[in-house]
Amino acid sequence: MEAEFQRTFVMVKPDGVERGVIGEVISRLERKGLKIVGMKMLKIGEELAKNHYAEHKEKPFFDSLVAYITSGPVVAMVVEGKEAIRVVRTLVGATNPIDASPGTIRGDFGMDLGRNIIHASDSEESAEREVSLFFNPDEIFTYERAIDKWIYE
Ligand code: D4T
Repeated sequence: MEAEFQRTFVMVKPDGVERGVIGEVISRLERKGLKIVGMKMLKIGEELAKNHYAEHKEKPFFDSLVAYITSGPVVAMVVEGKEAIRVVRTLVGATNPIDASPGTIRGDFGMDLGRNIIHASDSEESAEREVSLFFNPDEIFTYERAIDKWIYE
């Protein structure tokens, strides 16, 4: 199957913002060749948090997850590229930073499952759902970069 261009949702979580790694995360995405097509800082409210993490609502860690994600501002992004969902998950690393490989964002910056720095969509369905939860269509931009001809054949 021909590799497809995708949009994925990426978020620097409150611990990533507090730790001062917003720029580091953005640099890694840009350095790889991904294109940022939407970006904003916001403080997530309880309702949005519960909606975003709806798949975990029966889990024992749900309340602490909601408390963590609403504890301070986050930086939300829409990121575009060929196979962007898989590419970004690879850059992010394993959910538990203890298991995440060196060179990945969680592997390089995290120590605890409950402080794992970053979120990235794990499927086309979740990407679509999360992008529309956090962004209006007019907050997502289509633009050409001259450098793209050196990133994609
Ligand atoms: P997120 O969604 O935060 O990017 O993480 P992942 O996509 O990598 O992992 P996930 O959905 O399985 O978990 C969501 C979030 O819950 C926290 N968590 C997870 C936790 O506190 N305790 C747990 O046992 C698990 C499995 C960490 C990430």
